Amino acid sequence: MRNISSKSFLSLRHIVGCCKVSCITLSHWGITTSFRRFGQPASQTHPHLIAEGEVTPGITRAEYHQRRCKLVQAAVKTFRGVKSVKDHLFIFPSSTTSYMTNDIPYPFRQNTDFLYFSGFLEPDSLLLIEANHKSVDGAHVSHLFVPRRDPSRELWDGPRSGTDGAIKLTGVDASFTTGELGKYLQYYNHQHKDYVLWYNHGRPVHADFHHRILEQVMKDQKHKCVENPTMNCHKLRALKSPAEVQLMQRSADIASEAFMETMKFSRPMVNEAHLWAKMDFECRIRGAEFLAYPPVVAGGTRANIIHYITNNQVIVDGDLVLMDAGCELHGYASDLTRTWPVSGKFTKPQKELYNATLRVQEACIKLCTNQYSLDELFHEMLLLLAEELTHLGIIAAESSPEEKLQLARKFCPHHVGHYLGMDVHDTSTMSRKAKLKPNMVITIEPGIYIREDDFTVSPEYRGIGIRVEDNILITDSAPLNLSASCPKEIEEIEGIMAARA
Ligand SMILES: [Mn+2]
Repeated sequence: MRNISSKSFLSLRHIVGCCKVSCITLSHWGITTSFRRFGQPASQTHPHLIAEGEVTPGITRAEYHQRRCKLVQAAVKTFRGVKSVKDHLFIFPSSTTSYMTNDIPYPFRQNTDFLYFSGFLEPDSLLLIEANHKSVDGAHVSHLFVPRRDPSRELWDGPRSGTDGAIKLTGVDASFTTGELGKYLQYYNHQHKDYVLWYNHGRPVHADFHHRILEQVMKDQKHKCVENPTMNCHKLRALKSPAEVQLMQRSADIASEAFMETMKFSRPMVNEAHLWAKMDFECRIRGAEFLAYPPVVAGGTRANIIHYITNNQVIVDGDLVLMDAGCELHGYASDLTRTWPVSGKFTKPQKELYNATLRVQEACIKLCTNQYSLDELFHEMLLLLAEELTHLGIIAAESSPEEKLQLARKFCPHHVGHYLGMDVHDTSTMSRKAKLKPNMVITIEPGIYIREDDFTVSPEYRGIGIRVEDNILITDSAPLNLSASCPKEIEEIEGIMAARA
C-alpha cells in the first residue's frame, strides 16, 4: 500500500491508541477469556454472526479493501477534469442517529455508500480515502473517523469501537476521532494544492460533517474541482460479488419462507396489521435484522393503492390480500410481492386476472438478460399486459396498438422493476436505459389493478388488485430467480392454504 500523506499527520496526533481498552470477562460462566468489545458484532464477540476475517457477516476485510481499490481505479480512470490535478480525496460520511422524539431514537440504519466501502456500523463516522493520479491500480490510504471512546456515553449506549477498534475491525490504514476531522482536512488542504474532492455535497448525509467539509476544504477553492462519487459508487454496487449474491439469496430465502408462514396464518377477518406482524416475526426469527421497508398489506380493493402501508383494515372472506414485503439481512434487501385469497381459494375472476399477471411476470423473467434494459423490459411488460387484458375483454379488441399500450399503463401504473441490493430501490443514479449485466439483481413485478369504480371494466373484475414480484439475478446465461422458493402458482398457494391448521 502506498502511503500518501497520512504518515506526517499521524505523527502530529497523540490520541490514537491511548484509549484504555475495555474488556469483559466471562469468568462467572466458567470462561476465562477476556475480549475487547466493539461498537458492532465482531468475530471475537459474535462468532455466531461473524467469521474470522469478516467485517460484516459474509463480507471480508479483503473484499472491503477491494471495493475501495475499485472506486479509486474508476475515479482515476474516468476523471476528465483539470490536467494539473494530481491527488484524489474521497469523503463518505455515515448516517447520524435520528430521533422520533426527545431521547427516543429511530432504529439506526447505516448510510449505504459509507457501509459499502467501510463495513463500519457506528453512527457519526466518516470514511476518507486518499489517492493520486498514479493510482491506476487502485492504491490508496483509507482513514476512518469514528466517535471517541467515552465511558459515560458507553454506559448508556453500549460500547464504541474507538480508533483502535475501528482499525482492528475494518482493516483501514488509520483511524482518528471525529473531533480531529477539521484539523485533518485543514492539514490535507495545506499539503495539497490541486486535488479533486470526491464528495456528494449536493445531498449531504451528515449535517455536522458537511459543515466542517464546507469550512475546511470547499470554501477557499484551493482544490481544483469537486466531483460526485455517487455514480461510480453505484456502478460498483450494482454488480454483486459472489459473497453478495449469497447474502441476497439468503435474504430472498428468508422472505420466501416468511411469506409461506404468513399465507398459512391468514384467514377471513384477519387484520392486515396481524399479517404485517407475522411477516416481521418470521423474517426476524430467521436472522433478518428488520423488514427492508414498511410492507404493503392490502386486502381487497386497497391493493389498488400502490403504496398502501396503513395496514389496519380487516380482510373479509372472498378478498385477495396483496403483500409487498422483504427483509434486510446483514445489509442486503429482498423485495417480494405475492397475492393470495384470504379464504384459501381463488374465485374464477380472481384466477383469470392472477394467471394473466403470472404469465406476464414469467415471460418478463425469461427476458432478464444482457439484451434488455429495465426500460425495455417495461415496454415488453406493457405489450404482454395489453395482450392479456385484451384477451380478458378488459381492453377492447378493436383498440389501436397505441391505445392498448396506454390502457396497459392505466391498469399497471408502475414500472416493471428496479435494481435491488443493499437498498431496496438500489443504485438510484443508474439509468434504467442501461442494458442489464451479469451479477446485477433486479425485481420483476408486473401487476393488474382494476379500480372498484372503473365502469369500463365488467363488474366481476372491479376492485381486484394483483402483483407478483420476484428477485432476479442476471447471469451469463439464463436468469436466476432468487425468490423461486416462494410459491406463486395457484395450485401451490391453494395447497399451502389448504394445509392450514
Ligand atoms: Mn419492488
